[in-house]
Amino acid sequence: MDHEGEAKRTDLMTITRFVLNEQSKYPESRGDFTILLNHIVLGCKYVCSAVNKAGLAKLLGLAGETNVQGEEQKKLDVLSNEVFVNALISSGRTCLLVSEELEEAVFVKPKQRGKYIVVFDPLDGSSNIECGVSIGTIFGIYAAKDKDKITLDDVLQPGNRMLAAGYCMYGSSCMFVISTGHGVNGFTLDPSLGEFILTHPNIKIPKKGNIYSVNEGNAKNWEKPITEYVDNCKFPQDGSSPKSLRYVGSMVADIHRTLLYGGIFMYPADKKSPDGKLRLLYEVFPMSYLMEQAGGQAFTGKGRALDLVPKKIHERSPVILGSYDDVEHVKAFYAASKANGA
Ligand code: FDP
Repeated sequence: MDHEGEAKRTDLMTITRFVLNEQSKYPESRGDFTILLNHIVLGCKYVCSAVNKAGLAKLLGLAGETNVQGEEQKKLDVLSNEVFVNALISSGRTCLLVSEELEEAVFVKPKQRGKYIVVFDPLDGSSNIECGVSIGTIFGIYAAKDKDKITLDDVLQPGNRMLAAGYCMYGSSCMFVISTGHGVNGFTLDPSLGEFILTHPNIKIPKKGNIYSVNEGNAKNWEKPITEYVDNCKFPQDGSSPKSLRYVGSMVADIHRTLLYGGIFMYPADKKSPDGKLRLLYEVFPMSYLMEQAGGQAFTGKGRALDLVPKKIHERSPVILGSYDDVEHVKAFYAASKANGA
């Protein structure tokens, strides 16, 4: 009998247990982060259940509103946003929230305030809802300098100041991936227990991958280094095998695959969208943070993504992220282009 395997099945590392273990390494910690995380996890379980029942509950379809970016808002987006705003405020551990779905940041009432600032996209990849493709929630957490004197500047901080970041993917299984600055860990929801169980400890992205992921429909407007890099993926100059193309068009799904299998994901700047498409605070920063924590890199075309300082809460940024060597390769095309005065 496989006693070791049996012990693992009966001694489950739930996400709460994992975070409590981490917390015990910091004697000064009062458990605030654990409480906050429990509320985020609850929000994810709620949204997971809503996504699974979407067809049944007739939640699909437009809610008749448009969001900040002028996109049609789906019912599930509205619901997910409400779920997370309520869960975060009721945790009593947050003072400022920025959601993709809300034009303005939410300043938590003084009586309910805690020290954390949370930026999040409650349901990313929403154009995929109706065809059942994986979608997800993305979040990043900062600490406020002084929760009683909170201003918008407190959230306009570079991504390298994040304390934690993660995502929950609502796919064939529901997966919660998080980093608190000490590596990346992945948890899978066991629906029978209603608990996220550690299934992917210490995720490390392969140093080099054989997949590239980009919306090639934008190729007409790409910058030269991206055109050259993608050409090289298909017709490698060094005689190696061409890379495979995979693009779901749902950031959480594309990043999850990149973390586990390696390779590169890009939403670069182009002539039509010089700032790319993805949102800095709640898409680019959290995913870049996870990528670096897993041993990969995140680059904007100009520098390290996590060093950008946002000026607006819904700002966009180009991003190229993934396996260390693959991002180095893209950087080389940018450097050569710069050297040639392009
Ligand atoms: P969506 O528009 O479906 O919400 O930023 C949102 C996002 O999806 C990302 O999840 C995804 O990576 C990207 O946009 C896809 O954009 P394109 O359709 O332009 O490729």
